[in-house]
Amino acid sequence: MTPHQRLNRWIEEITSLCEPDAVQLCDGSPEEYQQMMASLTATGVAKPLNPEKRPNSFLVRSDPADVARVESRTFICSDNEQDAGPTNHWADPNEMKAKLTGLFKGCMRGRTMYVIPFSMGPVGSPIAHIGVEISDSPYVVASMHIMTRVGRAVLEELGTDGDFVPCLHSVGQPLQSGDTGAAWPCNPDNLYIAHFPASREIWSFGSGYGGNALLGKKCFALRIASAMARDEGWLAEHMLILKLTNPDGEYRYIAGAFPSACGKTNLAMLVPTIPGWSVETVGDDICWMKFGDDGQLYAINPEAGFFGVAPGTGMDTNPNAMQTLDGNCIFTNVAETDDGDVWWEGMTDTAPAHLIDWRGNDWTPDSDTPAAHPNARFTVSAAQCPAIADEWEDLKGVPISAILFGGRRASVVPLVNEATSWEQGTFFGSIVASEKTAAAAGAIGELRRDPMAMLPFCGYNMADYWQHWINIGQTANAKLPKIYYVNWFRKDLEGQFVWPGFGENARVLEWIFERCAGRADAVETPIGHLPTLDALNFDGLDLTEDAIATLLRVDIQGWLAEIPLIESYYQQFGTNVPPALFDQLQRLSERLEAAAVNVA
Ligand code: GTP
Ligand code: SPV
Ligand code: MN
Repeated sequence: MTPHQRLNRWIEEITSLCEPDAVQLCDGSPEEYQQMMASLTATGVAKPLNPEKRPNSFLVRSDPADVARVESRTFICSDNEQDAGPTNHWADPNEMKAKLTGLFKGCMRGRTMYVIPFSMGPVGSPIAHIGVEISDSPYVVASMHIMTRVGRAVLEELGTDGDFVPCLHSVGQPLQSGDTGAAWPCNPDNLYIAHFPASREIWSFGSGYGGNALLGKKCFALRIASAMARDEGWLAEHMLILKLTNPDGEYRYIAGAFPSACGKTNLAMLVPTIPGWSVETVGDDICWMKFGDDGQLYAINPEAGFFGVAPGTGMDTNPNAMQTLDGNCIFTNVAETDDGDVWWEGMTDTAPAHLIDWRGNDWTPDSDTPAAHPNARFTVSAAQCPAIADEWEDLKGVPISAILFGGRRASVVPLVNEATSWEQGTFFGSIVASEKTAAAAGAIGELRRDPMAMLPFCGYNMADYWQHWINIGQTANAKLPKIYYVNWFRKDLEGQFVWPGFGENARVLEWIFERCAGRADAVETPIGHLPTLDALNFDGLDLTEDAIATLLRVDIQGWLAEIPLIESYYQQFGTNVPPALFDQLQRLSERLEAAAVNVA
């Protein structure tokens, strides 16, 4: 079937396990994409949009029980439970394989089994890696076409014995003969997203949505890749990558980790409000970084498309995303307009008078429920983005000058804070906390620690991952990026965001750029380096002095209250926590105590 013996054996093994009616080796061609969309349209799950409004684009409605990543059914199957750590669900690899083998037995009856060879990263890049997804979902095939590089070039790169990560996926709903099945097949009662970091395999059963099913994304590019990166001395991160150019034409690359639905896509495509500055996009969700010979960390975006949050995306917040969505898109769980286009909350200020909502029901502005699901998503090729950087597919990657960490914090955490060292930056990353969003199933708004925005995505013990970060910082001759802790989501007493965010975030990027160039001022505070009032450009912003003070306040009491919380958070990881982080915590606590005494 292919020139690759191990791949052929795996395909044969899975064919006899899953018993599909047919097997199709995917070539990534436009014809194949149209074949998938035609089949999804025929079964009623996809609907072509009005070609005059949105050419070659489709609306897909998923099953209401299958709308987001399901962290409670995501497993790290390492030999030892300790290696999964307290923040992951662990399962014994042999028991999980046995259970899943039972579920996968005959699960593709009546369906076609698609074999999807894909590259994470530009084919041939030394930072890229290859996977092969086997799936019974045409929606997955079409989405993988957009989100990854699929097809012959990948098989050629793989040759006869190249390495690949086997990614097995089924929606878990075999068909009886003559039955056409559910429009959006899934099996939420038997959901498993299982990772085997030692053998670098993924088995996913029962969901057809997003990160549960497009296995190149979170499963491979983060959970499996983080374990590969630990073993091989590189970093696999939940980060956007942007190129920032100043009015003199100097440019720098910045990566940023924010939890799901906390602003990565928006920052990556930002349109600066400050004159002369520009931002171009390299990636919006995942970043793989390896050291170059010059000691710098070089980053690639392993993805080829955006699987972005639709609600909140509009011409006023993210015009680049809106223009990216002009055509050739898949929209999942958004609302449908009467003229055959799409709509979601935040696309326009006023909602259309009538819509069909994401569940297929009539909707008017008086309805009690949102028209689009809060985790409705667009799938679109990155190449279509008007702000895409020319070098986004450079095989060698782009050198990273600064790394941002952030989350949704209504209080305590200031707008921006520069770490004084890599170790302090790692400490900041480890204590990031954020209010939960709709990107994952479960309660929204609750504050939880989400270290480096990797809580749901780290393929091994989180504390060992922190140690890996510390180790990276000790690499000989490394020219390390500076690290920043940012927070766009500070709220005032009325519960309103204090910082306007979006394009105005360029002001913070400007300060970071100038710090990297050794030109901007900062004040040393107990929590790190904050911009002086003069160093941060507030020109033309409608912010009161009070608001600015809130954004840049070093909240000594607030931080002191965090110390015991961080301590008990660390304690659940036991002796795996790097001593360097306890040391950072201790020193932070001492500096805060001293400051509290001075203030008193
Ligand atoms: P994932 O794709 O789930 O990883 O999300 P993401 O991190 O890419 O988040 P995205 O950029 O899609 O933003 C998610 C939500 O946050 C959207 O509703 C945005 O409108 C909102 N948002 C993004 N940036 C800002 C900001 O600077 N300020 C405020 N207040 N909201 C923002
Ligand atoms: C996220 O949740 O961080 C996403 C969406 O980017 S998903 O691909 O479903 O993981
Ligand atoms: Mn994401």
